[in-house]
Amino acid sequence: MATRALITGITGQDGSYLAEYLLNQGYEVFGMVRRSSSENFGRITQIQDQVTFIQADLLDQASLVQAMRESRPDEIYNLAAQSFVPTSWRQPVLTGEFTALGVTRMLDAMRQVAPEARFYQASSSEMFGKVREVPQNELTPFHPRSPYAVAKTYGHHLTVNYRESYGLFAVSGILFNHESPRRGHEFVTRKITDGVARIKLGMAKELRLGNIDSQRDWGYAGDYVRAMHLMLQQDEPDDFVVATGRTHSVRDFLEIAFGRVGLKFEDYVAQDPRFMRPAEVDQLIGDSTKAKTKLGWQPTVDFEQLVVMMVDHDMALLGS
Ligand code: NDP
Ligand code: GDR
Repeated sequence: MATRALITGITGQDGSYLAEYLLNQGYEVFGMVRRSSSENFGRITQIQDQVTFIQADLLDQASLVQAMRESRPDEIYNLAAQSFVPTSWRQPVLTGEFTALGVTRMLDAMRQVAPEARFYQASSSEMFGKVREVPQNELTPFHPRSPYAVAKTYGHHLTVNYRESYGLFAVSGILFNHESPRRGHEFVTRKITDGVARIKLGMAKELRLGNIDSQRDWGYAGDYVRAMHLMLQQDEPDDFVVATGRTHSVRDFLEIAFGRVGLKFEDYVAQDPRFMRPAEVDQLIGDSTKAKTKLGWQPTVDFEQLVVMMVDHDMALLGS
């Protein structure tokens, strides 16, 4: 019988790649979706017919219990969240409800309905925030710098706590930034590659950004969902950092992205205070030695390949 996976956040960037990956591995995939007045399946149209959708919401405990009853999952991937850092200052309470308490609701539903299942929590490098050491590994203390990061830190600790309290197979993947042509348009990488394509194609004249000196350890989402799956195949539940081990500034990203279409970013990029954050995370760089040695995980796409992949995608998308 096929292994059954329940994915929350299946309509998001990571959910779409993970669903494709698990279907290719022969899984039966159940996707949790929340009700909306217009369908939001843009990233999963290609696999829509192979997934069983269940309507539920992280805010509604009864719906989560019912989703687990219906899917009877062997593996649960909790990817749903309010995931955009700036929105977390505008909607701190809602972010806490989705991104922090949503984890409690999921874990408690699992404890009641599917205690034998394996649970993956989407933790984040944002928990390291104002970093205490460089590079960051599984033992680095947290110093979150946004309501989003604080909420993720709660979800992280709760996952560990449910593992220790109830013996659940519950793990956290501390994933550093990962991007793709399916990245939401408000995140800086996609905003840049979409902007580059618009400028090159004569549809825009400039690109307005916030702090272009911040540095991130950027990888490819398609690589990172493999690590999520591997974490649930281990004998013992454990937490892992997943990162490339290299850091680049937003400025580096701009240089390669504009360079790809023969332009210089200095001629088009303007700084706009609207995109500056009340508290910034200046530099992140992850040490994923543990994932490499214990999971046998390696990234396959480097920074330059990632930027080029995203620019070429947006040029084709907007140019067609
Ligand atoms: P996205 O923002 O692309 O996707 C978020 C998903 O969560 C969407 O499917 C969204 O559904 C769903 N969702 C939001 N609120 C609710 C709710 N109340 N009930 C049910 N579903 C909800 O995120 P990513 O795919 O980029 O990230 C996946 C997870 O990994 C997130 O938890 C994120 O915080 C975390 N993460 C991401 C990293 C990255 O670099 N991408 C790095 C580290 C962690 P809808 O389509 O209806 O809006
Ligand atoms: P991040 O991603 O906050 O790291 O969270 P984002 O792409 O939003 O920002 C990265 C860096 O770029 C700077 N920046 C801008 N960011 C945005 N969005 N828009 C701009 O115009 C802009 N100009 C400069 C930011 O200040 C920041 O330093 C992502 C999300 O996917 C989280 O859910 C996830 O947990 C972390 O990555 C790891």
